Amino acid sequence: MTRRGFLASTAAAGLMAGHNASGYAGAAPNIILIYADDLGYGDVGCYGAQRVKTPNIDALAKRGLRFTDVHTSAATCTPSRYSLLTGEYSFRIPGAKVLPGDAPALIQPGRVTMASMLKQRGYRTKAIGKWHLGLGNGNVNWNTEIVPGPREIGFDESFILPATGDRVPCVYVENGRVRNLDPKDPIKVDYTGPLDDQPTGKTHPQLLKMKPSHGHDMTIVNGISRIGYMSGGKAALWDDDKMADELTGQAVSFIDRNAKQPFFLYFATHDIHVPRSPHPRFSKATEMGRRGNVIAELDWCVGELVAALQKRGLLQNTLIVLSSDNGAVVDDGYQDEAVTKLGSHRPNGPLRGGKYSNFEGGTRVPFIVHWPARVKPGVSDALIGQVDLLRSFAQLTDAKLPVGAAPDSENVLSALLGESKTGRQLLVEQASILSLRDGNWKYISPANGPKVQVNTNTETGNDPQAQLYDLSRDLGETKNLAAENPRKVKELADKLQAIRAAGSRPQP
Ligand code: NG6
Ligand code: CA
Repeated sequence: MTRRGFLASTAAAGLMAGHNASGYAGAAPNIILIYADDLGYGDVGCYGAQRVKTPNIDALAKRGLRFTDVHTSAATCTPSRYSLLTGEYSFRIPGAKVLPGDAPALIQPGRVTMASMLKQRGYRTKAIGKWHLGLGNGNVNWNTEIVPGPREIGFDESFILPATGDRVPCVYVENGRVRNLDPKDPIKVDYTGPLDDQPTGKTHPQLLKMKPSHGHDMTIVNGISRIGYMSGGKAALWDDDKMADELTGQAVSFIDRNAKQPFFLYFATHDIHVPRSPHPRFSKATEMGRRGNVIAELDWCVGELVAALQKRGLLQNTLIVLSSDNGAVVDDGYQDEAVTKLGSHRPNGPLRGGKYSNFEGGTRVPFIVHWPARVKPGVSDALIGQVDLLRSFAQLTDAKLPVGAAPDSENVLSALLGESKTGRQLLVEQASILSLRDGNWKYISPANGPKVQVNTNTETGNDPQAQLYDLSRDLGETKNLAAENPRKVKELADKLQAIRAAGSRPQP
């Protein structure tokens, strides 16, 4: 649909005639969601980083709204992405945990998602980059058409990594087919044991150009051992250090092809996840080694997208949201000097914990809204969950969600646009256990388990006693106030229980 067509149809339906409280009555903005992987609260300049320069991300923050209290739904990838796209808390879905590369599709075809909702409103939709939400129905055959996938839940087009950069299969899947697959060299994937007699990171460490620090010792692709086993598909294997270029090229071409109609681009970067493999031109970008250099590479991607929009006169009326899927981690499984070269850089800024943690570092992430036509520059402390984007975008585009869709998503559009300072009051955060934010109060449920995750050296926030923090005075969660505030603890535990008990409604 053309932009004019979008307006005509919505006007005809009487939906966009004139301003309402927060719906947008101008031309439908394009929406680009730049979803970085493992980018922490302190990893970019506009959130305090100094040892890596992120001029393009900082420019978005300077011209847009920078948020200080936006959260992913969980402290790892799959559950966060599940919530982002469906508007449902991932803790309601037991299967929404870090998935292997051969997992079946987690979001069932026909489900209302951010993509299907925008598609229905006339947007052309595309998913580019990390998927990690499962593909197929189980026993996926990588050598034929792979369905269901992104196209069955609202993306017109897709160009994805099936799972993560560190999980097999290490191939791109474009619109349901492995790109560049030679039928004479079929792909096999197995997460239970080695295939054929192929060397692995465990048996042939001498073949590795980057060694694992924990896990990641299975099939070797491009000198890097991964999680899981695969064979075949030689011609289809991706080039790790050209991945950012490839994904960015795909995004720019999508923008080019859709300059004349509203589009929604879910740009899910591989950066800055492991294996950190920046293009060689970033090899000296920072003094922090690969982990710093992939942040510089991510920033370059952002600059390319902005330049592409600018070139076509689309920057003014494109709503760009930049965020991350969970907090930062330093050693996530490869010996890549991230720990030794970290120096004074604080990946999670002032927050305690990081990826995998119940503390704020697990889910509180950078979040920038850039839309020059509508959003004034500034900083917002509104409490928002990424789970809220679906209902907020529905409000923005005057989409009607069927009853039961996006059950945990709140319309916080006016906060996202900077028209209100208030987001939501209550927000569930998920890591090893559930936590509840009630304004600036943070309640962490009692949890057994290690206090520090040995491999990643992350403070988990596990404690057999309930924890209560007042983030307005103690952002770093250093002083547990539970013992002196038993009534508050009970109040928050009850509220959390009520949210859990509300359960998941049937999903349209
Ligand atoms: C962990 C991996 C880690 C990363 C994570 C998922 C090991 C030892 N660790 O299991 O490297 O892949 O899963 O990250 O295998 S996420 O960002 O996709 O959630
Ligand atoms: Ca992640």
